[in-house]
Amino acid sequence: MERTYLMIKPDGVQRGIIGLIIHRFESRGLKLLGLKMMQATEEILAEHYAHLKDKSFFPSLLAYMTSGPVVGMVWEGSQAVSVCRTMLGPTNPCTANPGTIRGDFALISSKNVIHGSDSVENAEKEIQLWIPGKNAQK
Ligand code: IDP
Ligand code: MG
Repeated sequence: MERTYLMIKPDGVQRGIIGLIIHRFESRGLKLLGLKMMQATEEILAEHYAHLKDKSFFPSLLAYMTSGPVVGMVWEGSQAVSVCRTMLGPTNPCTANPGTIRGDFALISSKNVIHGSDSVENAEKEIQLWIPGKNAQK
């Protein structure tokens, strides 16, 4: 069993598709271990997106991610990290297949609806960063 950190971004929350997104992961057979709606701060985003801090789009990424609440979630299942990344689709929704979340609900990278951890190691770091209490379950 593996855990991953998924986060519905402000555009997903504003468009009212939280339930649709959660339904996909539940239908797939993953287990929702925790969920938290919150306002992301620039401090937490600077850590979460540290690998992008030198990119030209970083300031607009911060503005987007703080434009409204996000929904952070911990999901568990067999190969949860890679299974969820496949269900999300690639970063650029233009290249995402229909049937993926980004392929069905998004069109541009700067508003791509959902985040998903890219490795088991990063998943544990992100869970600790966003929903600290969830570590106690491990
Ligand atoms: P990921 O979310 O698919 O893992 P990352 O490369 O980790 O992709 O980038 C994190 C987030 O930064 C993306 O989901 C997207 O919101 C934003 N982003 C990445 N590349 C671009 C870009 O070229 N333009 C605008 N935003 C981008
Ligand atoms: Mg990433």
